[in-house]
Amino acid sequence: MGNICIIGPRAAGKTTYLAGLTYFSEYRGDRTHYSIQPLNDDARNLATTAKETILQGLPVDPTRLGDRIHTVEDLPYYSFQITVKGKLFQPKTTIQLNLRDYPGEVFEKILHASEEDSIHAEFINECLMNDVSGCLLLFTEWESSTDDFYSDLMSRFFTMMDERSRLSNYRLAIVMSKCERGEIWPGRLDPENDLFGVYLKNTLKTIKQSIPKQNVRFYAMSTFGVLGRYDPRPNRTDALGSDGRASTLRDPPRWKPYNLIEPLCWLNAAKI
Ligand SMILES: Nc1nc2c(ncn2[C@@H]2O[C@H](COP(=O)(O)OP(=O)(O)OP(=O)(O)O)[C@@H](O)[C@H]2O)c(=O)[nH]1
Ligand SMILES: [Mg+2]
Repeated sequence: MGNICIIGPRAAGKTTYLAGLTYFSEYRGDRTHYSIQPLNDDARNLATTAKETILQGLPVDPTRLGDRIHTVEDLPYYSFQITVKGKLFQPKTTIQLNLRDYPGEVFEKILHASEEDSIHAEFINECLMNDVSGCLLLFTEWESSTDDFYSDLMSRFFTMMDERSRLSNYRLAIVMSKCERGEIWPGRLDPENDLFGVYLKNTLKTIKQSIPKQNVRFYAMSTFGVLGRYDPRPNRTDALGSDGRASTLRDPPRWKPYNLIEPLCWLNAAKI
C-alpha cells in the first residue's frame, strides 16, 4: 500500500488525470493493460466527474482554496486498487494507492509562502509526511520563460524536504502533462532529455543535483491523448479559460489517454 500525493501548478491537469484514470476501469493500451477499482466514495465520485464533465466536452472544476477548502481535511482523499497486467510472462501486480490532489496554488506559493500562512504549511507538511512515499509532480508549461521560476521553486521544495528529513527517502515522478500537444508529442519517448532537457533545462539541473538519481524519474503523459495510433492529432479542443490554459476532450469515442499508469507503478515500488 502506498500513500502518495499529486502536486503541480494550477491547470496542470491533476484533477482531470485522476478522473480519467478512474473512468477507464479496464484499460488496454498499446503499452499497458490495467484495471482500477475505487475503494472509497471520493474515488467513486471521480468516475462520475469524468462522465459528467470530460465526456461532455467540459473541463473539471479547478481545485481552489477558499469556499470549500480551508484545511487539508477538506480535500477529497482517494483510495484505489490497481491491477497491472505485466508484459508477456510477467506476473500481475496489484497496488493499493491512497492519494490527495492538492490545489495548484499551494504548489505555486511554495516560493513565496510566508511563515504565517498556516494553511500552506499544513498542506506541505502533509505532502512530505513520513508515511507519504512520494509524489506525482505535473508540469505543463514548457516555454523557457517559466524555467527559472520552476527551478527556484524546486530548490525551495528541496529545502522543505531537507527540513523534514525527506531528501533521500522520497520519490518524485516528474511529469510533463498534456503531452499530446504537437510541439512536444515527439519528446514523449525520452522526456528527461527531449522535454525537460530542452525546455526546462535549469529545472532539470536543480532536480538532478538535489535528490538521489534512483528517487526521480521523468514521464510524459496525456489524459486526453491523440486521435489514433496513426492519427497523431491531439484529441483536444482549446477552450477559452480565464488563464488561457483550458482545453476539453475533442472526440470522446476516440478517448485514449497516454501513459497514465506508469508513474504510479514506479511510485508505488518505493521502499522507505
Ligand atoms: N490539452 C490537454 N488539456 C488537459 C489535459 N488534462 C487536463 N487538461 C485541461 O487543463 C485544464 C486544467 O485541468 P485541471 O485538471 O483542472 O488542472 P489542475 O492541475 O487540477 O488545476 P488546479 O485544480 O487549479 O490545481 C482543464 O481545462 C483541462 O480540461 C490533457 O491531457 N491535455
Ligand atoms: Mg485540480
